[in-house]
Amino acid sequence: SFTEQVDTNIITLTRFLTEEQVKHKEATGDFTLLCHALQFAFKSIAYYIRRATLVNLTGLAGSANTTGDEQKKLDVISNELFIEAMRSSGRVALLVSEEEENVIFFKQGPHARYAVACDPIDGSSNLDAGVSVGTIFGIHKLAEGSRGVKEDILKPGTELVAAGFTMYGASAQLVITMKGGSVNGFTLDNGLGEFILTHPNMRIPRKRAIYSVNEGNSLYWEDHVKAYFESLKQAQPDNGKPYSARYIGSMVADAYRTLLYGGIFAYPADKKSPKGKLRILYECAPMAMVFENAGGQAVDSNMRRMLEVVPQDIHDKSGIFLGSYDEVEKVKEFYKKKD
Ligand code: AHM
Ligand code: MG
Repeated sequence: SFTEQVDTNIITLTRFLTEEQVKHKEATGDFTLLCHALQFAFKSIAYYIRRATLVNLTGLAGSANTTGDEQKKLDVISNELFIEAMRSSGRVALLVSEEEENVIFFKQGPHARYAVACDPIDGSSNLDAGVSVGTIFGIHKLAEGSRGVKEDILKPGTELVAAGFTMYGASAQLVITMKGGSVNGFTLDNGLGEFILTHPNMRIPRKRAIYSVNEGNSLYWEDHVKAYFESLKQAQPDNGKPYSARYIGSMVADAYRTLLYGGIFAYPADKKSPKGKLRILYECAPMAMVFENAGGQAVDSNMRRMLEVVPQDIHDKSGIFLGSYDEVEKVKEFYKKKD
């Protein structure tokens, strides 16, 4: 019958957050409200990305359309949507965005106990071609007694209370994890306008012969980095086959695939970018938290645990290797050989 075909016991993100809040007796509901604001930002960004070509949102900001109106590029709109969502939640004291040079401090309310870091649209070079992009976020709690200062966000990933990302692909996929918790994946149902729990307790496969790196940078790589990736292209001892290469050029999309299928994603530091390309606060640390909580690993170019790296500045960069547990172990082996 019809009622048998329809799943009526759906776990929406809203329900999930409410149930999480009940589990934590000390919870005030502030974090839950912050997550509701986050989810609204993701839905809005997903909506504008879907409509981008139709409403002239592709291309550069600052260009004028035929009527002379200023057009806003998607990453400008997404940044503004994100900032407004965080501000209006009343739960956020300060925000770091890839698109903003300085920390944004919001007018203080008594419930603003969180500091948020975000990359509103990561992988924006892919936007106009309709390739997947994403939003990455990390949430810190203000230090006891703090009214919200820069130091509340210049913290290592080990102190994140929650982190995750939303990928805007064929559908919008939200992946979120909380301190010491599991990783859960939600799919935006456009009809319902709700994120539905479709990937509970995500675990990354222990190993997988897929590597994801911008190989065009190999000219600048250190010898041990070259040697490592070269080794993946050789016949492997277990099956005589080389690894497959997959590189989208959107960290969120490359990381999401790696999370689901296993493998390794890397953006190593190199001679051209000695500090790497990806940013610690809103790219490397949140992803590292997701991967560790899913059973994988994430390290920087010195093989330090990514989550323990402390940024000196809000836009600091780092080299990164993240993925399946065994694949990251393999990288570490190559670095040992280097000395
Ligand atoms: P962005 O924040 O300016 O979009 O840059 C970050 C992106 C990542 O999504 C992606 O992993 C990387 O840059 C790709 O860089 P490259 O084009 O050098 O391979
Ligand atoms: Mg980015």
